[in-house]
Amino acid sequence: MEKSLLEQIRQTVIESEADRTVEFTRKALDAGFEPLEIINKGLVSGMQVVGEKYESGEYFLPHLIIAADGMKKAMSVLEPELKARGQQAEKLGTVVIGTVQGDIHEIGKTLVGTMLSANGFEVYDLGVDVKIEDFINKAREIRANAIGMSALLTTTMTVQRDVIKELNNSGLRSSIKVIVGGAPVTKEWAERIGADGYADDAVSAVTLMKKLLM
Ligand code: B1M
Repeated sequence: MEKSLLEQIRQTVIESEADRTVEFTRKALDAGFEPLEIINKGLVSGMQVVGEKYESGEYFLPHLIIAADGMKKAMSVLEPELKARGQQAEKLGTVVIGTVQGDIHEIGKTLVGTMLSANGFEVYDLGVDVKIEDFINKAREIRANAIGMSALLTTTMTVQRDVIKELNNSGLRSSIKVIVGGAPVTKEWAERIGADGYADDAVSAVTLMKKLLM
């Protein structure tokens, strides 16, 4: 029964039943599942299938929108739980994060931000479609230790490179670590654009940030 709750969450995402995604997420939490397990085995796994169906032409944009809506609402149920589990007094560093200009995919970026703050980092989330200068200005203003950029489109991942170029031009690069992520982003891309690291999910983003800043 308990195992099938995660499968039910996955199915509701695939079938774009946003309200039921939230309902089953609450049930799974009440049944004692860990938030990260619900996210990875239920929500993300379902969203992966939605993406594949969209790519193959079986699904259209409204499916993506409704599935994302369900996932966002379910995430807002899980985020306080994630934060509560990661409570710690020590501040490990200050990080500015956002999804780059031209890109409005927010779920993965927000999850990375939540996991970083749950693990002791102070996070300034600039949202989506973030202009190059906004990353730079915010990082300068709050004396950030790191910038994290998310990009989900092959057409927007180049903006990650542009932000790094601008950090170089502004003289800030040596004092700010940069990590990048998002579905089309790879370790090779991160190296090519001169980022300090790449993470393929929110948990490894935390590990990477700790490695870079501690
Ligand atoms: Co869009 N979309 N979408 N979409 N969408 C993708 C990315 C796509 C792969 C779907 C597909 O064709 N299979 C495809 C991109 C193709 C490409 O460029 N190669 C695509 C497309 C084409 C588009 C549009 C162009 C469609 C259109 O309009 N014709 C359009 C673009 C809009 C824009 O940004 N300008 C678009 C729009 C949308 C919606 C708005 C409808 C919606 C987003 C809603 C929202 O965020 N509020 C949406 C969705 C939901 C998706 C898919 C299905 C799911 C994305 C998601 O939320 N995944 C996606 C398919 C896919 O990725 N499989 C797709 C769940 C999330 C937890 O994972 O974001 O990957 P993810 O984040 C992970 C890791 O990547 C990593 O950790 C996270 C947690 O594990 N990570 C980081 C992410 N950022 C990180 C940063 C880090 C470190 C790790 O450090 C800083």
